Amino acid sequence: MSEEKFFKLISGLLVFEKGEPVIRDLLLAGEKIAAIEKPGAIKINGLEVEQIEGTGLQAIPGFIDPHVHITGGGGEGGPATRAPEIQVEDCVRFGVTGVIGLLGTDSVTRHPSSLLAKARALEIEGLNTWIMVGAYNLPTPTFTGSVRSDIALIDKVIGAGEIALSDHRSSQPTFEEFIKFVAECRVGGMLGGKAGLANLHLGDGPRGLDYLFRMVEETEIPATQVIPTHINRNRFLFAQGLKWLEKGGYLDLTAMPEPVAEDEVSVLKALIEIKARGDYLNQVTVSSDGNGSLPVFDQSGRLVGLTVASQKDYFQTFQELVRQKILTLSEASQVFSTNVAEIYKLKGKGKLSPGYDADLLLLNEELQLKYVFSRGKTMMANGQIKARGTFSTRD
Ligand code: FWO
Ligand code: ZN
Repeated sequence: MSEEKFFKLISGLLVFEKGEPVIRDLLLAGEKIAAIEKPGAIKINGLEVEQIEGTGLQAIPGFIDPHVHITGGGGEGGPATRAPEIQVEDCVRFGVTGVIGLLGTDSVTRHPSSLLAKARALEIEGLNTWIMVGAYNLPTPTFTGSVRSDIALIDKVIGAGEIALSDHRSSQPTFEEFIKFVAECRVGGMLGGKAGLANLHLGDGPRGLDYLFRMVEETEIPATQVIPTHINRNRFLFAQGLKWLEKGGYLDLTAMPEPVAEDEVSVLKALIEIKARGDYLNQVTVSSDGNGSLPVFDQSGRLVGLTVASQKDYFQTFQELVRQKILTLSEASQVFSTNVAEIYKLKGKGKLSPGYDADLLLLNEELQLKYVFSRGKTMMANGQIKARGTFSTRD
């Protein structure tokens, strides 16, 4: 790839200021957004600047996908069903400039150390990465032997999970084990200056969110210390999720492949319902479960199907939310980026403002991706992926 210029001037972009669409020129300087000004106002002399024509394109912050099995998850059907690890091109293709990586069911052949190495690899390849230490089971694998120390001491560790609750694959934790784990996350986050969220995988079991409601009833831990995910996997759980929102809690919706199964609630339907309930949009995120497995178990718990989740459904969900006018483009980019940055306290992320990191997507009127920048690096230009993983086989 030709040597990139330190300065990039993108002119004539449609951006959102307080939700209102306006035309602006953007100046990127290295990894940062340096300026956002009225068309023609930015004048650069005596410096090499890459000029990019942004007319007809709209700019939003890069997506931050908060639930990605970056080393590959799966395994519920034996060794041949261990899912493949993600590649940087997979993320760029679908507008993802930031990922929060985690482990799932399999913490026997998957380890926090390989999760951290993969997160650091993706960072070197141009993405922005963080990880959750742990996996489905409690007590959960750690680096230092303590969830609290891992979150407090290891930069990329911003929380812990995904801990399985109300699922036949969970470690069947007691309520006491569960709240001790959340308490470790909370104090570790404080000591490390991080959100320290406990990422909770909710299964299809009838106990649903019971432990979460008990936590806010019986302990001093606030609802905002946890993030329940897959909350739209069935109607019963989603109904509990709406109550959780009213208690000030967060929800993470999984962008599952269409058509969603009978009892599942698509992200589109979920957001229609959430918007109808009131002003809860800043408590909601969407994630892909990318490179995790999407197993299907029958009533007796027998595995009857298994595919691998991809960020394709995640990106298509974004497009449909806006095309079907369920969310405005500004609202959708809040849910797919800004909320994640705020809830997980990701500094300098999730907004197009001077001083913020230059993680941005340029989309055309039809919401097709044309440019992707991550920390100012061109990852996609004119719809062509420029990012390359170390061992990419592409030309
Ligand atoms: C969900 C990740 C599930 C892995 O319930 O939790 O299995 O370890 O790779 N996936 N177990 C998928 C549903 C939300 C559809 C995971 C998977
Ligand atoms: Zn999960």
